[in-house]
Amino acid sequence: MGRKSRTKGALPRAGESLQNVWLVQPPVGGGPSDVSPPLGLLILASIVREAGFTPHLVDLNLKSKQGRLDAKRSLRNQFVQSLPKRASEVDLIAVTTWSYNFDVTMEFVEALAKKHPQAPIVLGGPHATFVDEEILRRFPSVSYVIRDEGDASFPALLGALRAGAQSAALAAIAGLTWRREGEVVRNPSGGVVEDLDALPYPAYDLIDAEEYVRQHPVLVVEAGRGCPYNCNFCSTTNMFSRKYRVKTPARLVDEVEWLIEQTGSNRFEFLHDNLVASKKYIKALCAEIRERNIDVDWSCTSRTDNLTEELAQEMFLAGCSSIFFGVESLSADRQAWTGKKLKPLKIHEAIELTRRQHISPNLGIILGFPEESDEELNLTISAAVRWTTEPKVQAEVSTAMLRYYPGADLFQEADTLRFDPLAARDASALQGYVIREEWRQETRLFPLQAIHTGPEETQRNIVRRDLVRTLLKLAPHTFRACVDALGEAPRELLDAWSQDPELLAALAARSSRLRTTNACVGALRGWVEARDLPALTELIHCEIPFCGTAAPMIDPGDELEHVVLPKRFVQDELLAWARGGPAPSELPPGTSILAMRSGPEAIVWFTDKPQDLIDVFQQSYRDDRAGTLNYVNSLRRGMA
Ligand code: B12
Ligand code: SF4
Repeated sequence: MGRKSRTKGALPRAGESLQNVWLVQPPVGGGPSDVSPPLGLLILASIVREAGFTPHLVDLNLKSKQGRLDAKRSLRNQFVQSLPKRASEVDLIAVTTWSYNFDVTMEFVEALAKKHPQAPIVLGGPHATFVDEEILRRFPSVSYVIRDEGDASFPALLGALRAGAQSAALAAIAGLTWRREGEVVRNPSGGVVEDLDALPYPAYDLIDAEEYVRQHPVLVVEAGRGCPYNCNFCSTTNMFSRKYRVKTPARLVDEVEWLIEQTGSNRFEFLHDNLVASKKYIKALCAEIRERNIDVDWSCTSRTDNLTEELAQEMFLAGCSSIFFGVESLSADRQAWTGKKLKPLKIHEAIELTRRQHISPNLGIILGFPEESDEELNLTISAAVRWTTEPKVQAEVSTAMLRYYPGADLFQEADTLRFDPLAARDASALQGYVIREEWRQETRLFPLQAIHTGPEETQRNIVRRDLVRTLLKLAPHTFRACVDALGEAPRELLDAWSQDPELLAALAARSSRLRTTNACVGALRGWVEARDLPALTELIHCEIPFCGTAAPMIDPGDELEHVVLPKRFVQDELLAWARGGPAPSELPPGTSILAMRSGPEAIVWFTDKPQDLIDVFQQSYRDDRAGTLNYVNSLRRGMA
């Protein structure tokens, strides 16, 4: 087929030569570790290979996390160069879509549609599934949308295209949205994959697993799909249905063993939005892992009201090292509003029992609920600060803003979304990328570049989110001292820190994550210095050794550094004070603080022989870099 531009009704048709199928994962934003093998595409790759096609995978997310995608240079060129130049090698382009990055995704699609007009472009995934008709009406560059799970419909589409794209064949494909004589047609949805055991293993041979492990040391394996609950901010139940489906333990563990063999890595996230919803299944899975006696370290997701102590114990014994709980809010009213309906008391219990069973609790909270009162916000933030610092919990807390995703019940209010430059930059999957002018008002298509709150509220929520996210990671004990020892209300603290001019400038520029991080730390430091409290100053220096003397952060990396500072207080007493206990007493002279850093992390000891400790660590670092870094990071959390 010759080169010509796409217009409505003049779509590329691959025909019987259709062979090379390019599966593309666009960048998803977030931090350097927000990357994992794109599992949905790897499963589709295996399926299309079995159907007689040749799959290829392009992971632009990995590329961007490796710093090999730069929004300041021509994105169009970089996207085009990620696929072969020759038309004969590109027969079809299949792109996964998320809402966050749909603007960057469409930049890719528009660039490739121009470069390879002969190749149909197919979109699927959790964004296109719910705005399929809008996409086809707005973008002639997109040929087809496959809604819901693509495991059966995608190979069916490829088969139909190879056979000449007859209307009757296309009309028979469940979940396909397409154009018939220029009109957008939405075929009825098909069912979900009932027997997940029947899915092939993901095509890990198409990726370099080591590169992923280097970037983030945990690989993913799909345990199942579908969640029986239906929270109003989550699209999972509309995408994968409310039917809890899992691979049988034998099939899942076979796949895990196969992956260990293929990749050499034994750290996995068992992907399922709510794996612990079935206790019976978890017990059977743990029994299978223990029976086979395999050395595997895994994590999964649970609701706090699904986990029991007995179950957590079994999970620990079977190698479970961390569980993610979407806690969202500590207010019973917000829980009711979201439809999640977790009971605050149970949340505390589940988190504590998880740690008691030697499993790390990983928690998610949401900021920016409509009509959330100050007390409700204070409850959630105080709890997050305590969970992060309390020795019997030591949780990792991640903080997100409430957003309206297509497919979530909240999206029924999509007409309240308005384009907002700050929200758009906040969602941007590539630093420095700005959504095209002509797409800004298309708020259903680009809902994460818009928002339901007015500009002031949006700015306030973003700054609060940045502060909570950064300070829980870098200075949680200092944060806690402000709340407990000094008795300040979290909301008032956040609002006071939010006034910091450098933080506002960083928000306006949104130039780099590092600058925002530094500005958040700077805002806390300014506040601490104004208090002129020696114990508080000491605490912030324990957590961020360079605070106030040099740029408080270095780029995330793996360098191990040290700094020796004069010290004043006994660490245990200092931390007890942070939690609202009596004021700390001073140490005898001559003792030093030794702070070790690995990337942005820092840990601190009190010692009168700092050089000895430095020597031990330098040696350990030379012998086992990764082990030492892990150890340093775990010690930092265990400062208490
Ligand atoms: C792993 C994961 C991640 C990983 C990265 C994954 C990667 N590819 O590198 C990380 C940790 C980086 C991540 C981050 C985030 N994630 Co996430 N993540 C997931 C998760 C748990 C699993 C994805 C997966 O592999 N699923 C299993 C496979 C089998 O499903 P699938 O990929 O959807 O593919 C199937 C179908 O969608 C379809 N399909 C998919 N693509 C295509 C393409 C074509 C052409 C076709 C035909 C079919 C098709 O067929 C596949 C097989 O059936 C999903 C939840 C989920 N259950 O899917 C959320 C999910 C994708 N994440 C989500 C979100 C919101 C986020 C964050 C924004 C969270 C946050 N608040 O910070 C961040 C984004 C980064 C940032 N901060 O900006 C949302 C996206 C919603 C949306 N509409 O965009 C999801 C759906 C969770 C949810 N229900 O809310 N995430
Ligand atoms: S938030 Fe969790 S529990 Fe609620 S519907 Fe989504 S996956 Fe299920």
